Amino acid sequence: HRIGRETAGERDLAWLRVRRLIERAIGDGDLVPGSALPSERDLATLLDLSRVTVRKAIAGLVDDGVLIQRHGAGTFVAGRIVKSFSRLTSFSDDLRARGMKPRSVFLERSLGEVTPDEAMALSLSPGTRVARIFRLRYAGEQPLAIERTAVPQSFLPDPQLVTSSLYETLDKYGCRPQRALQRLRAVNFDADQAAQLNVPAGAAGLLIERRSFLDDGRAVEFTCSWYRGDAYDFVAELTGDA
Ligand code: 16G
Repeated sequence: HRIGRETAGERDLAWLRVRRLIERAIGDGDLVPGSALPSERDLATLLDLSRVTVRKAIAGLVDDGVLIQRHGAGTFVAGRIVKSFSRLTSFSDDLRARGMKPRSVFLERSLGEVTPDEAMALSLSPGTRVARIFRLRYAGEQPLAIERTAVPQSFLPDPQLVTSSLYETLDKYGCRPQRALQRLRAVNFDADQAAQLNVPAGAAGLLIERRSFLDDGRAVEFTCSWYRGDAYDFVAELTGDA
């Protein structure tokens, strides 16, 4: 696939073409998950492009989680995201650990009285006020999950305070979750969810309900997360204790 050395004006398009080329190679199975990408220099020589252009294409794919960069080892085709089912990490933590760029698109941030479901999940009395956040979670440009969260207003005075990571915001207010209970269930995405996640309607998903608590036992978060089934593996360590 010879692209030809670009002029400065063509560079904008050239990186996009390199990106498409790599995506196609992955889609066609020429580059399988886990395999190493040729070095930046080799790719630039191979495609007769500048290294700046190749680097830009690769950086975008790394942000989106399509490629993974390991220091000293090179760039690899990403597989599914392996997420611990027993560690209290956040979406942002999980992505950053893989060198991916977490991003949220907020569909709703509001304050209101608890619904019966939220009251039960958070052990709150009727009438208590909660901050609600409804958002799409992305790795770069790639949607990975839908999340609906309720936090008692006593911990989060205003949902607008959450601009990227919920856990980082809670941390700032001294109420980052310390313990959690989770329930995992298989789902099929309905048409709206599928469109938001860029998957076919009916595609498989994982619904995780997380109730998290402070050390003193007060519930701080009730979140329903719909993770893409084609993107995530959940793992946990089991012990033989009865
Ligand atoms: C994870 C949590 C979710 C939490 C969110 C915070 C699972 C299954 N769910 O998605 O309960 O609200 O992280 O992420 O892990 P943030 O700090 O990046 O906003």
